[in-house]
Amino acid sequence: MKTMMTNKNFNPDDLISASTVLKNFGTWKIFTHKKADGDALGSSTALYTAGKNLGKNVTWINPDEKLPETYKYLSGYDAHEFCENFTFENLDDVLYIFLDCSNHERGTLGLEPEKNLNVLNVDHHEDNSLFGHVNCVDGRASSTCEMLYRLFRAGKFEITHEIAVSLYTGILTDTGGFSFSNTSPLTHEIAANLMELGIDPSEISDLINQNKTPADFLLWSRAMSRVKIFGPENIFAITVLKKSDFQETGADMTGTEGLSSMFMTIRGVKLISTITEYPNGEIRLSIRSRGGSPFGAGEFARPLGGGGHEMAAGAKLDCPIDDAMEVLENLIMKKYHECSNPD
Ligand SMILES: [Mn+2]
Repeated sequence: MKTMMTNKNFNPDDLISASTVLKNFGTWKIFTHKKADGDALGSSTALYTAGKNLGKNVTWINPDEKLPETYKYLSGYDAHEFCENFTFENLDDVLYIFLDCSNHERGTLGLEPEKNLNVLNVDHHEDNSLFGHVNCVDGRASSTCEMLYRLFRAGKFEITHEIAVSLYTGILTDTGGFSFSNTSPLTHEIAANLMELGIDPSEISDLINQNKTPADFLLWSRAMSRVKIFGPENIFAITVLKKSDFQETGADMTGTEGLSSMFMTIRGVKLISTITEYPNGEIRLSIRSRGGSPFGAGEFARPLGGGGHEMAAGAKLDCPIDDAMEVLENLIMKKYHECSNPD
């Protein structure tokens, strides 16, 4: 069963409400999710730069101490401040802005939505819990950067070259280079408009895609050597990376960026999952799916306590790392049988 990518709550007026609230506040505090990707970093740096240009007092708070170096070309990249647990206060002129977060617990912790603080939530995850006092969430948008572009246009904010680079980065990465099914005519239209603002697509593509460190490559080769392809017509693929793989190759946790998408290039594979053992022993799944999969990535992740959208999701696994491949294979096959025999 295919999950429809819709968000019944989205109304184009939400773009106006969001841009108005941004204009009305003098202090912006920007937050994004853990393990920031191109869209999280693109949207954070775009909004950070836009705020600076408007003379706002802007800070960007990040739950990870280290960001993927690939994106250091983004203007404002070095401005991020590390904080895992933030003290949110009800201050008149302070707007808390969450970008690319399907819920308020995806990144820096501490927000209590029931306290009714000034929170703007800009996102494109269909399972977004709409935790803000202003929500600007369209589950059909390719990326949070696409949402921000529309918001900037609605509010007549200037899109400088630097902001355009950030926005294009998020759109490019969240659509897998305009190849995922979340790519719409509007996505291409926005990309074209960003090109008119001076974006060089081949330059940005090279910065992102031709930027693997040798350590990352050794890490990827381990993941590739362990891949297991299974299921009806071999539509599923899984692999695992252990703590020791990071230690022995010298790669850090940011080295897995792009790995899951790479596994989607295996012919006939419709759903993949990478198991990663974190330094604290936590075992996390990164899941990707495409059209033709009997179930979406988000649909698989949610019963495991995870979240995400149809094509990309994450969840945790509670088992010894040495059993993780077998446990995951069984979970996927169980879900497959449930979908093919709904009774
Ligand atoms: Mn995103």
